[in-house]
Amino acid sequence: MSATTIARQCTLCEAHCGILVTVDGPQVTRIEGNPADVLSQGYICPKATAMGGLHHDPDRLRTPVRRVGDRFEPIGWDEAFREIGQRLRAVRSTYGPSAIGMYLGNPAAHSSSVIYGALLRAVLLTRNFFSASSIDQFPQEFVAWRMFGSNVLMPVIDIDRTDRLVILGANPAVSNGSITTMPNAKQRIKDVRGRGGKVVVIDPRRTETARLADQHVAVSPGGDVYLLLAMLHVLIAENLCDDDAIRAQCTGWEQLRPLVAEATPEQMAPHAGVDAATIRVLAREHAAASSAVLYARIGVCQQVTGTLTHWLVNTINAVTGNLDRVGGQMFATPPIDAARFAKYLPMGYGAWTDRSGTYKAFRTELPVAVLADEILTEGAGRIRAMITYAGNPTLSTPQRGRLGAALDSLDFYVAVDMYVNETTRHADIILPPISPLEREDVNILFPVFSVRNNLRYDARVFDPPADGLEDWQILARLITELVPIPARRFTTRALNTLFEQFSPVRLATAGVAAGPYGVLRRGRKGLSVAKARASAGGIDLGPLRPRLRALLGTRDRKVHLAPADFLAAAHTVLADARAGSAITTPADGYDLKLIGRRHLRSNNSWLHNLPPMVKGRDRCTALMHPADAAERGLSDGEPVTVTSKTGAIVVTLEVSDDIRAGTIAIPHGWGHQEPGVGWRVAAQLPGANVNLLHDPSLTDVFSGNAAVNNTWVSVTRAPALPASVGADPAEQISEEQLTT
Ligand SMILES: Nc1nc2c(c(=O)[nH]1)N[C@H]1C(S)=C(S)[C@@H](COP(=O)(O)OP(=O)(O)OC[C@H]3O[C@@H](n4cnc5c(=O)[nH]c(N)nc54)[C@H](O)[C@@H]3O)O[C@H]1N2
Ligand SMILES: Nc1nc2c(c(=O)[nH]1)N[C@H]1C(S)=C(S)[C@@H](COP(=O)(O)OP(=O)(O)OC[C@H]3O[C@@H](n4cnc5c(=O)[nH]c(N)nc54)[C@H](O)[C@@H]3O)O[C@H]1N2
Ligand code: SF4
Ligand SMILES: [Mo]
Repeated sequence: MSATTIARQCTLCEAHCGILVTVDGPQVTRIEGNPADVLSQGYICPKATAMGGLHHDPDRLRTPVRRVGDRFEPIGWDEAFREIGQRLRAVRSTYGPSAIGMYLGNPAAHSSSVIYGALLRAVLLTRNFFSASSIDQFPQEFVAWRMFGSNVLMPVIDIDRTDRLVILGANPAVSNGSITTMPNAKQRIKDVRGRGGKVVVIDPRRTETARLADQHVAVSPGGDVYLLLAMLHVLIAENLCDDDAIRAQCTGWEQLRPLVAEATPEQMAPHAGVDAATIRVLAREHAAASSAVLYARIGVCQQVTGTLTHWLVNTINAVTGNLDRVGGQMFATPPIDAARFAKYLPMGYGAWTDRSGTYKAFRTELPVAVLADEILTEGAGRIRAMITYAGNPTLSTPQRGRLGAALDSLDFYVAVDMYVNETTRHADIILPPISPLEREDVNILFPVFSVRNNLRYDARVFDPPADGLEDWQILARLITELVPIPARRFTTRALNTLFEQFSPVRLATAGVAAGPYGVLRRGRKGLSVAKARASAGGIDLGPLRPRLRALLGTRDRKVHLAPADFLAAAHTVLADARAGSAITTPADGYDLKLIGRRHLRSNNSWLHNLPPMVKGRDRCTALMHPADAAERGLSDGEPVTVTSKTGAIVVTLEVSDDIRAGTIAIPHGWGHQEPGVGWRVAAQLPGANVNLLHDPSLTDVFSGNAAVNNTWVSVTRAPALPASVGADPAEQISEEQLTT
């Protein structure tokens, strides 16, 4: 058979780099960067080859499976849907709609099938909807809603034109950017410096990104809120703000002054862990630069002050005239202009709460921190059945180790996933979609957050198997089973036929045609999915343009700099610090702050089954400063027990002065030793589940986002690593597995 090469994207992370996939018959033989891709221009990271590895992974499910005792056995699609329908409808009619809970995981956002995920969520009419967003970007959405009037209006950084880039709590050199689609972030950062600009990284760890920067500021974990309040103090005290921009764009400016009056750099420095002189320079240089942008991401979302910190980030950008301006924070004009319409969607903040009354629903969703409780706690409104779609919350969310038992206690659990992972292993039925290389797609989400406007098309590399279903087809069939209709037999067929007419690609095609560049508006010269399909690297739609005024969803069409409850919360944070209980003050008798970290060859919990992604040294290690190690008599490479209020895990110690003293960093997404998990490679180098250490009740005050970077721990020598934790996979994985 002769080789062919097909252009599409790698859909593993938000960068969505263009790739060229060469296949010889049924085998992927090569994956390389696509130089013609309008956004990634040939760049790929080492994970791109995982697109082939996943396709060929023998552990990937190819048919639906049903639990029989401790094992899963293949069953047919029709039988699976029939049983799921009966079981879910029974739960709903006995206990009501909220007895069916749903969890939507991160990869769902990487295909347009997610439209059907949203539809299923709507049909369920449940209060118990959860997603990875509440351990990720909830604070950013919350801030966007309160400041700009819509949660979708999370600004993007105009990295390619800025003169000053200040990064807090993000490591784009590894993550390749998030809520800013910027493939090859590393090069873009180097380019800021190359054109004479300056790059600063504010992070407790000297990260891969910090190594590219002019300056690294090793803030205390959780110290950002103090640092930013002090920066705002300097900007105001020294008259460094852009009054014209503020007057034209914003309201609430006058209320900020009294808030930061006493938040001097000297007062804030000990709480931020950054000296006063550095804070002053950060403020002055931000104001002096011809364009400047503060970019913050999950490091600060996953803090109890997640919302406050992101509010201050946007505020400092706005008051220095860097909001909606070239080189600052901007908003894309995507081919389907979701932000234009999202402002009409009600956020429903507090429309309901979890049963304990602690957490308010935000955009129809409860924080994932309460998932296990909502299943396990007895009483009315308890979840009795679950649907999970593309997620692994057992490893990816803090649940005090109780989620497995909670899932086992359900009347019924159905998972839409191509693996038996630590979560789906508890399911009654697992429904696997076809492999990403077997689907065609037009991603409509990431152009909303891209550094250049664009439209790209994902071509199928392989024809799907005759009995294979895409996620959206699976979700549509679940919807059909749950729509309350009489004469189900007949109507089911009719509904399924109807849904088949509305594939996400067809919906996207219509949306693009009707969008701002579309053929319906611009005639024959306009944009269409057909044109994107015909262009192997997609279509570039130009640089970002200022447009916030048209997007603002606030009633007065202004940016709200000082929402009253944000102000009140910030006053409390300052008062607490004055009283000696700053967020950065050790608590609960523990003496080290635990934060997370990501690795270039990992992606949350689910690439550890591919040998090329896990070869080399054990990566699930605790990174500790030499002074902290010496103080505890610990040395590099030895096993340590890390203990928090909620649990203990054993990992290998890695001593390095890359991390700030008083802080340790452990990556999430590990802990694959659970029995019955279908990841044979991952099980051989399981690592440990860091989320056992995080207290689910520690959350961002406003959004309920899990505050996993705010965990106090202690570290002691461990007798030994549990069997096979941290072993070198290359020695254990068979030759045959390594070559697939
Ligand atoms: N402590 C700590 N915890 C964290 C984080 C942290 O920084 N620290 N980060 C958090 C963040 S930002 C995120 S986004 C979450 C991620 O958390 P989750 O979204 O819960 O988990 P993933 O590890 O992404 O699991 C993805 C699952 O989706 C499946 N999958 C992949 N592609 C598809 C597909 O196309 N269709 C279907 N149906 N299934 C698919 C995979 O097989 C895998 O089982 O983790 C969070 N957890
Ligand atoms: N290789 C790889 N890429 C990925 C992923 C992956 O798992 N692996 N996951 C993808 C997903 S789902 C997401 S959401 C994105 C996330 O992308 P990023 O937001 O870039 O996430 P991280 O790399 O975890 O970077 C967070 C940084 O915050 C720092 N930090 C922790 N606490 C604090 C604090 O209190 N203050 C400050 N200033 N910094 C702090 C950490 O040291 C870390 O360097 O990455 C995506 N890309
Ligand atoms: S950065 Fe890597 S994982 Fe992310 S889309 Fe690009 S190639 Fe894929
Ligand atoms: Mo994420």
